[in-house]
Amino acid sequence: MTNTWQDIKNANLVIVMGGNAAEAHPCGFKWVVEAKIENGAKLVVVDPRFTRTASVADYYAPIRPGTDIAFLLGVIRYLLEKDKIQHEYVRAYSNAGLIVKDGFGFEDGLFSGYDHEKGDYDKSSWDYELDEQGFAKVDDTWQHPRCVMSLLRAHVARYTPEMVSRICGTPQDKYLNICEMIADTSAPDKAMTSLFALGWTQHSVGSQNIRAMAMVQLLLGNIGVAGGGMNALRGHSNIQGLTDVGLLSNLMPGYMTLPADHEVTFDDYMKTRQFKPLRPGQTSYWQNYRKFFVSFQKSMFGDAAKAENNWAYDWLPKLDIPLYDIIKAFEMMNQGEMNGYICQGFNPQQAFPDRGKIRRGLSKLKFLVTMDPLDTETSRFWENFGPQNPADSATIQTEVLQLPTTCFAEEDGSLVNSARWLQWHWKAAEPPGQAKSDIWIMSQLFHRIRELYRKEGGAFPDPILNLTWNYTDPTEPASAELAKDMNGRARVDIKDASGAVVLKAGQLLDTFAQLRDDGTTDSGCWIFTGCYTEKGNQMARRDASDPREQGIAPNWAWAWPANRRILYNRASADLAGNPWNPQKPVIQWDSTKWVGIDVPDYGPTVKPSESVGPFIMNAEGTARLFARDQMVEGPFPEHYEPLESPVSNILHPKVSANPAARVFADDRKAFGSPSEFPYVATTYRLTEHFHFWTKHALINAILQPEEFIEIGEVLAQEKGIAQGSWVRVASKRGHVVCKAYVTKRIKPLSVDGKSTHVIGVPLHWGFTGQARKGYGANTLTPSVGDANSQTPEFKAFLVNVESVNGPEV
Ligand SMILES: Nc1nc2c(c(=O)[nH]1)N[C@H]1C(S)=C(S)[C@@H](COP(=O)(O)OP(=O)(O)OC[C@H]3O[C@@H](n4cnc5c(=O)[nH]c(N)nc54)[C@H](O)[C@@H]3O)O[C@H]1N2
Ligand SMILES: Nc1nc2c(c(=O)[nH]1)N[C@H]1C(S)=C(S)[C@@H](COP(=O)(O)OP(=O)(O)OC[C@H]3O[C@@H](n4cnc5c(=O)[nH]c(N)nc54)[C@H](O)[C@@H]3O)O[C@H]1N2
Ligand SMILES: [Mo]
Repeated sequence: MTNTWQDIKNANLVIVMGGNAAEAHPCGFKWVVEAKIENGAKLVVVDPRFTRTASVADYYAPIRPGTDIAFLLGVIRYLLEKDKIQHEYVRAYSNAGLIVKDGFGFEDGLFSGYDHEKGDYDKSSWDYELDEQGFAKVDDTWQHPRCVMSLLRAHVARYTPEMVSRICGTPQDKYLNICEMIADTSAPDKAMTSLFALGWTQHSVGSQNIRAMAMVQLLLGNIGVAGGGMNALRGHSNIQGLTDVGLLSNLMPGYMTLPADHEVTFDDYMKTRQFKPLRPGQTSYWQNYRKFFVSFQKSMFGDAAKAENNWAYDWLPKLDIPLYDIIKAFEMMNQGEMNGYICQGFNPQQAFPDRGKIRRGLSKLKFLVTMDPLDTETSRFWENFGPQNPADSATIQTEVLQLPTTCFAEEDGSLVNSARWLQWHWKAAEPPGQAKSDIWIMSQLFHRIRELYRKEGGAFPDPILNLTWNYTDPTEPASAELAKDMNGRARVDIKDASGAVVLKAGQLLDTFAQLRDDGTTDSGCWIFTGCYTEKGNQMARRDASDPREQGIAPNWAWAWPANRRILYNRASADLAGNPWNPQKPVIQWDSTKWVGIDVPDYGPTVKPSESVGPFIMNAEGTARLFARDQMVEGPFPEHYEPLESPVSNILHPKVSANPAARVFADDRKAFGSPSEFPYVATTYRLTEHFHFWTKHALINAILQPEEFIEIGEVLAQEKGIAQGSWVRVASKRGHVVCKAYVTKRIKPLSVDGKSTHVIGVPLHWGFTGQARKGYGANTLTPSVGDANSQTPEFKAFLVNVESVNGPEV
């Protein structure tokens, strides 16, 4: 989230598109209700299904799964055509006026630089034209044919209301009504908030779905303000923390990136990371990368990381491909290239696409370790359950080691919520049986592996032998000790220019601004610096007082970065520092300093006239309507059909799907055609279950006892499917047999003149736990990844459905 849960109440318009907050985030959804009641806000929902969120909306429109970009680029076209943008904001805080290089282009579904053989782009033309000093050239009148605003206008011109409706199946009048409601929030004192989750991310164009809405919000002046923003409602309680501390295979803590194979030396690595400002006077805060990086290496390796060995740069793994995501890992297992797998708090057998492929992969392993409080389908993958598992268990040689762990309630620690708040929690119960904490298990692994290296040597012992491990109980470091490591300390007495000691050796740091690149500070995750200081554990703070009652509560827990609650809050005020909306100011300039209820984006005394932009991480200082080389498939979003789609792309049939999507050759063979699989399927969760987890609890199993699909009345009638009867739903990859729930909440859509049916597949079933056994939604889904994040395309694929007499097993 750029903003916070509480801040949703400040919105004038709430749009839930690409998610179902009332059912998947029922607790946070109260702030939407608050916005409606206290602020007179309207709620708009765009979803293929009429969800419980839709049931309390002021306006609902259906959409075909996988077509949101067409809808949103249509909204942009509408805003530009009707001149419903916040001009002064867009001019100051976006890159609308920056001039793009000659040579950049877009034709027949492809941006300039596409290499058909590699299936990849050379992105060198996706950049600005620079002047002699290396700054981007600007035309703030937006007249230049190659300024971002001109290019954007040309790009979205094709998305007429008629075209949007043909692609999305959304009736034109409903679409236009929503455009109008959105456009009203271009007024400087009006804000719309965008709440989204997996309805957007789980597509081959997932990241561009989100970009498209971010562009809408930017044009409306809705970023940085109270009640605005791009608000990703995240999933597991600590999934925000997972990305923050760099647990994706290409990341390091604090959104630093792992070196690539070709970045042989530390200098190679730094060359592409400390971006110089692209406009005069901008912060381009990644210029401090070296400080964050060196402090991280010091936190990992202590005295062994020194200037002479380039801060132990060589001890970091180097990536030979962009990402080792989960789709890639299972592809490698299937190809026999990965022999062992440690699965910690993860149940891929049910959670990842193409269940048959997952099982075939696990069957080829030498060993599988699961760390989980529960008996999961993954740890029992060898059981002969369901039609996708024809292999005889006896032929599977994988050794499975189950390590029972504790659960969050059985330990102290912090969870990062969607609003970037680090909130401390306290142990509430003793773990049952032989369960051990994840920290204990990982510590054991570390000590035993290090012992082996000590005794036997090995190919590359340095990172293991030199890892810092200074904990009171080395067999199980305390959560508070680990939190202090994340925060960081001064390693020696640090003096200012006059020689006075400003930080004593060992002192916990207050802010990442204190980090240094000379090895005198350490920090395990620079964005967390400030969470655990000499004043104590900031994450444990529980003061709910809220100046101006605007949902900021600065002394409740701690938010990264720097306890800032609304990112880019400098954009809540005009160039002179006066709030766009005087009723709901966030920060403002009081003639000597920035004052207000939140921590400003930059130093409190930086004058507005110095025109430092609010988007301090970007080299431009502005937000980007044109993304340069940041996105894999292009600097502007473009409508591409899902990999499995009922129609080919109306705009450019030759480049129907995302040309840069992650698809392996064998998986492509497992795509079905609309003649065989005529219906669009989408998968989702139910309030009564949490993934594959709560079916182990009897009460949840009683609430939602068995696997079912949702099917509209029209299709059910066509197919002779009665309410509650058995159906067989099949994709090219497998089938499930389950009950049919016939509903009024899914209606056929008219897509390019053809009636198109959507089938809903809730995802929670499996073959362990208390609920009745089921195959699971992922028996059906294709193994396809978003081009940027590799998130699987769980939300749009093809199936067939038929009535059957009874269950199969
Ligand atoms: N009760 C409960 N709550 C949960 C979870 C749970 O398992 N149970 N899981 C948590 C986790 S980990 C996550 S990530 C979040 C997920 O939160 P959500 O993303 O809100 O949850 P989903 O149920 O996957 O719903 C997505 C919605 O998107 C719609 N949709 C599908 N395709 C499209 C499309 O192309 N465009 C649009 N506009 N909409 C589409 C679906 O119809 C569905 O209503 O939920 C969290 N909350
Ligand atoms: N078709 C389809 N598939 C989907 C989705 C979809 O929308 N459609 N959504 C996807 C999404 S967003 C998600 S997040 C995934 C979820 O996929 P998973 O994360 O694999 O599913 P969970 O059931 O939440 O499994 C987490 C496991 O962690 C265990 N656990 C809980 N606490 C602890 C702990 O403290 N330590 C350890 N070691 N283990 C613990 C639980 O017992 C559980 O078995 O599913 C994905 N799969
Ligand atoms: Mo999730």
